[in-house]
Amino acid sequence: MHNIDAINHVTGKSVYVDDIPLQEGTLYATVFYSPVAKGIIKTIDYSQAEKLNGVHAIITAKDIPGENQIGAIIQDEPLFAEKELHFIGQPIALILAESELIARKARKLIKLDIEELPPVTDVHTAFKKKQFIIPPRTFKLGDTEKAFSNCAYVIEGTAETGAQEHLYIETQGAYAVPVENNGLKIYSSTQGPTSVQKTIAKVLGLSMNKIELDVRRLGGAFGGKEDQATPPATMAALAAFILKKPVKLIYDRQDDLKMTGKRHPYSSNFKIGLNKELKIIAYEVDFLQNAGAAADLSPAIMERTLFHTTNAYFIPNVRATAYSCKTNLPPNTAFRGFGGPQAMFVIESAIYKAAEKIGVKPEEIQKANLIKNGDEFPYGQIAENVEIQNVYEQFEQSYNLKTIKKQLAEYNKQNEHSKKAMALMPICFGISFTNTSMNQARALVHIYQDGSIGISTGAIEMGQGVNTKLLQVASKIFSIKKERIKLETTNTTRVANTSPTAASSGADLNGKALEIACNELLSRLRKSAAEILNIKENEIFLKNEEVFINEKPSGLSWEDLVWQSHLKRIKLSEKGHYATPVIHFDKTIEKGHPFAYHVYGLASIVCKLNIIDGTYEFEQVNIIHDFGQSLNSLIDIGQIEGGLLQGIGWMTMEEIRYDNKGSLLANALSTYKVPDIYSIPKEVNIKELKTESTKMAILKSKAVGEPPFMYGIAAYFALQNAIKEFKPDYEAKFNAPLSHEKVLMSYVPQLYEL
Ligand code: LUZ
Ligand code: MOS
Repeated sequence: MHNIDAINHVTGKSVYVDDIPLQEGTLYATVFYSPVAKGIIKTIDYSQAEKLNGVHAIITAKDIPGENQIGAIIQDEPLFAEKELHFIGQPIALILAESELIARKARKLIKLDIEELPPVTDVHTAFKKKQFIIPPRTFKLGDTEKAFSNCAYVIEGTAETGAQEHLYIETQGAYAVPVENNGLKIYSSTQGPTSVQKTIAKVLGLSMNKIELDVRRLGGAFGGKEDQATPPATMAALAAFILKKPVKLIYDRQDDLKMTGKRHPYSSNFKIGLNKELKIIAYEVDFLQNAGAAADLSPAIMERTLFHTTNAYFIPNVRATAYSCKTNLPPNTAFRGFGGPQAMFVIESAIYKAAEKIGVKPEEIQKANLIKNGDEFPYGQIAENVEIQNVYEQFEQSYNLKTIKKQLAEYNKQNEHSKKAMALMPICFGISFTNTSMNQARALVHIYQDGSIGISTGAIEMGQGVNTKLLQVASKIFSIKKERIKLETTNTTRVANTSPTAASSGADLNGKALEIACNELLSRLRKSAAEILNIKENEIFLKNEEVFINEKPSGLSWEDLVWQSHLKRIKLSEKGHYATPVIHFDKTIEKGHPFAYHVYGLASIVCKLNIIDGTYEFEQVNIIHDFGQSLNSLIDIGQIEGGLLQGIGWMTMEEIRYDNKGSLLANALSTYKVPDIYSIPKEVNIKELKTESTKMAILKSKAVGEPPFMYGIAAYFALQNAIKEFKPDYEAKFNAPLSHEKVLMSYVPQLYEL
């Protein structure tokens, strides 16, 4: 089944925030924000801006009726700066005008006098100054100190990964409309309607029931709208509340790039110890996370980094410590993988460096250390239903690595100025919010008198196809045509207290809640059919839009059954509630069972490097991915393709640069390169590993959103291998992204010898 939005998307009929028809009197807003990364506001003069024809108001911190505070995990972020400025792009005021253009013109007329202070933008300086968002945390298993003394090889190093811009096609935005009795209805492009609702209520000094959030769909999010959709929605709501007029605030691309946080850059130090059999005996790592100027989701992201310290490997002695360092950059935030990819890059770097030193292939070390059933993760969870061995087996059967390697060797022998190489990337990603309490969801199902169905859940459709999957769940349970089912907007008055659609768990959590509601309705309808047909309930089944008595059609159609049940005054609406069972985690000892299950997979990436100019392409990607029992292969494969390419982009070409004053240099698509149609690997093979799966996944279809992102890490190591083909004594570096320029510079002296 294709995505239910497909036709509307390609014909331009899908509605986003910016497409909502506006009410009369709507004002347009633009944010006036800090031009410096660190400073103290001395004076602000709004008078010229206020005088501009068409400007209605300029709203600042002192207009806030409630609290000037939007921090979700830690209360450390004002909506509007009052005196201190902490990053370029930090909101100071909101300008309301009759048009966007006027609002932007007015912005230029504001005079700001600032005492500029030297900012800290780099993580090492922040670390040295002990500028931490939260105290460091350490995960431990076994005894690394003792273990290192027994290792045949001990290798140390550093690994760094850069920031990444989400580049959702739809920028951040919201439309806030006043409703009677001082309430507000807000259309927001957010992954987390409840957190937006809660923050608006706090900033306005209202109760949550006065604030209604409504979300049709998002034009992409990737984590960038898990927390950072809140400021624009809150600013729009504040202005609408004060002015009693509808307010529309949509960031333009440059504002969005400047004001919003990215994937966290990390700098890490590692020490890895192996025995003669290439078993990793001990691993120590310090993760330095560049959090930016406020906590945002950094503590949770730092936590997931710790959870993915050992990727798909079992290491008996581990010590991992993570530091969330405060700098004067926009607060960095959730991004597909949520700190996991950063951790996985470090362990892969450690393995690569160890292989280099020992003189073996990295894939030998990878393979020798794969996690098995019964092994303990450093956070105390015991590995169950591990699929990584099956993944490897299936990989060997599907793609002949020996042949590929032979072809590469052949090519390299014949080509002096162009080299090909391959790398492998196994993945193991934990599914569940690491914060146990967030693993809950609700769904509301109405069966209308005519047999059509309306479904509301807490899930946000952001292009990932969650609505299609939810529709499939209901259609399967009732055995009715998909045309009868409609997915409603995500609305806080229909489904309250939602967790953000994040952590790859949107389909699982909301699907399970939906499954519960549908099953309850189904059993009611079977009972009703039994009464109508005068048959025992356990002989009644629904199949192909009809009531069946055991295997025989009864002649009672779905529509008749619904209508007659309604006449019998049977309740045709139901709410389902799901809370993931089993999971728990104790932060005081950093042990528990935080994940419902893990997703496994393996990718190989082949690159071709042009030695003369350092440019490269990816020729072939082979993937075996653990889908469980996929509800929708088309959507799941689409997620893998997207994740893969986004991962390759992060590892190779996407380079976020700030100057030393904290100003974003990569502030447009001319200076920030993302993978485009030409960067797509020439050949991408994705094969499903059908597994027994787990009841914790919706209809045994495993979560698929984030895990494939990490396949992209293979691109980095494939390039390292290609450089080595040209320059055998090249010592690998672990500093992503590995741009074309960086590749070239890594062997320039050698190049002169050609
Ligand atoms: N968001 C969150 C996430 O709040 N908690 C998580 O564990 C998580 N994991 C992945 C992506 N978003
Ligand atoms: Mo996310 S990184 O919002 O799942």
